[in-house]
Amino acid sequence: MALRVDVITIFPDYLAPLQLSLLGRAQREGLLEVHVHDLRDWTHDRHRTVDDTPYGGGAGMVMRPEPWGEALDEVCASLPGRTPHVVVPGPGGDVFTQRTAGTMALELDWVVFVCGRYEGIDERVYLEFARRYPLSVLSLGDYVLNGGEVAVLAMTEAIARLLPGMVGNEASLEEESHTGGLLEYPVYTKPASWRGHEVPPVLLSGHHGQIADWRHQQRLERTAARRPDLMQRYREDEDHGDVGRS
Ligand code: 6GU
Repeated sequence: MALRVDVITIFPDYLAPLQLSLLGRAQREGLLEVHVHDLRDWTHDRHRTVDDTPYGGGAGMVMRPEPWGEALDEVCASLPGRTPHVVVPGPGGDVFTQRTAGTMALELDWVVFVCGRYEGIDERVYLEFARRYPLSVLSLGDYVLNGGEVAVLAMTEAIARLLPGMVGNEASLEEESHTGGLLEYPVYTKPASWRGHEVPPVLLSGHHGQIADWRHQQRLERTAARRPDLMQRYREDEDHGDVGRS
């Protein structure tokens, strides 16, 4: 069954890149089905209002609960017999990692993304829909975006490329960054010498065992230098699903 993704947003055009490249191909091949909805379609006033001032005062505007309630009622009931996982992207959520992407690709068949803007969505929307559906708040990392749309692009791409039947290159998925808990080794192609920079000779040697060892060493050095947090976890995990070595 194709992964179904619904996105509810006040900026449907922001999600146009979901039709491009790998994600576009996944949809044409029937592995992925994306439906983008304009939240304002569930407003009833002339100005299609989705926000209002916060109770208790303070800066900015808050998204009103009624349009979200009606939108989620309708979208989440649109596939009879199926239950969506509701995902609200936000900087206050659990961090979305490669593991999250893999679990979602493997276990979910329907994700409804809720894109907040302004200072956020009225808290009662979370309470109402967490009572009715599995619901996660997920963050890309420790920085603030203006809304959930860019996060939906990132998460959907990360999930979709892990769908069974995707990419067409299982080996490159296996070996890449954040599999096995280490960063990628550096890669080179022709020419062997470029502007005085040489390709490491071992890669030209034809010794596959030495090449694998060199690449593994590069991964260890890079991870230690750039991501001590990953390195520590790698060292603690004795059963690191170590790739790049036989
Ligand atoms: Cl998921 N949303 C927003 N608005 N900001 C973020 C984020 C998500 N992840 C990091 N910053």
